[in-house]
Amino acid sequence: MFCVPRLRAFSGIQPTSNSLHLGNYLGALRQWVRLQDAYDCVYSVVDLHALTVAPDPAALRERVRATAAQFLAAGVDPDKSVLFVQSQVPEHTQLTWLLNCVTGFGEASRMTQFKDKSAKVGDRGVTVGLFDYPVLMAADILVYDAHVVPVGEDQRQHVELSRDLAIRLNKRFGEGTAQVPEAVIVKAAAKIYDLQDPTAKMSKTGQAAGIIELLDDPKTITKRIKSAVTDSGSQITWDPDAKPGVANLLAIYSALTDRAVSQIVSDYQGKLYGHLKSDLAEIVVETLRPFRERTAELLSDPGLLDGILEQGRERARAIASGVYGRIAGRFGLLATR
Ligand code: ATP
Ligand code: LTN
Repeated sequence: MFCVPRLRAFSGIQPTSNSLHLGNYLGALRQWVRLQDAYDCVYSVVDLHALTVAPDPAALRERVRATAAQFLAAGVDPDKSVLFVQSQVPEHTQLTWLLNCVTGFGEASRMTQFKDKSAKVGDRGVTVGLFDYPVLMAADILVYDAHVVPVGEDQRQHVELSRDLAIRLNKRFGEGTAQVPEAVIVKAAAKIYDLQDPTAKMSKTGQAAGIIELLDDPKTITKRIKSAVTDSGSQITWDPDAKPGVANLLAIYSALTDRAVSQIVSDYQGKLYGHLKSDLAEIVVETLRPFRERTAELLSDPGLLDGILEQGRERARAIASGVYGRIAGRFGLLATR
């Protein structure tokens, strides 16, 4: 009997806050869970990326565990997928150096997230780490020979850079040096917007009132949705340009109920924004209730979580050391073993 090897998926989320938000969940995490049955999945808490915002060490330590617990609570299954912490697999940083040496300075300077983030911190706060962030991300992906990378829309350019680097390695050192990855971006939930500023993406660094954190209590969630900015007029229609606030609420509603936006719009004919908001608040609260409970359970059993991360580290390392050895060899580096 033939056994066709499964394609591999890789993705990561930074441990930059105590709780992930609805954008992380709908844009990324939910896709991760869905891919588990069809792909060999490798998912990581990318703590090295989080160092670019100079976190407090004690807070970082907590957040690494809290982020891993949330992956599990969302449905990442450690029996199916590899779940590990990026810094525990040294091949990520080793491959980063090799990729640094084939990445153009101008190419890295064109990354829009780097430009946005460096504009926010100002010249004096910009580190080499922030500049190199997309190259580390490319190493994350290439060191697992990943075929697909489930992410939100904001990461498209970074995955594109990983593709370009893989193609470049194959040209320079021969086909088979690197697997060329592809982004998997689910259009409907690719970009969830801030509830207070529906032209900006919902982000961990945004104002609290514009974000729904996955671990928020029901009262906070309800308050945030009820005070979401809506647009002038009162008709519930799908018009992302003229009514971005309402469109964002409809997109969240549709993603959480798996119902088409057109169906939701027709159900709300003749109803007011307030109706939509209170129904959506209930949907979000009920979706997140079991998630919050499961996360708390996992965090109360450190032994279980540590065991899962240790097993993940070993499995990740087994893949990454082989791939790194192959690529390093093509560069002409001597084998380490
Ligand atoms: P920040 O909020 O500081 O920009 P982030 O939340 O974008 O950080 P990560 O935590 O590393 O950064 O993002 C994890 C995943 O969540 C990525 O795949 C990203 O594309 C996705 N994501 C983040 N925000 C959104 C959003 N508003 N809508 C859809 N997907 C999102
Ligand atoms: N830069 C990503 C997080 C990230 C990632 C990765 C995503 C780091 N390494 C590899 C996919 C694959 C972000 O969302 N901010």
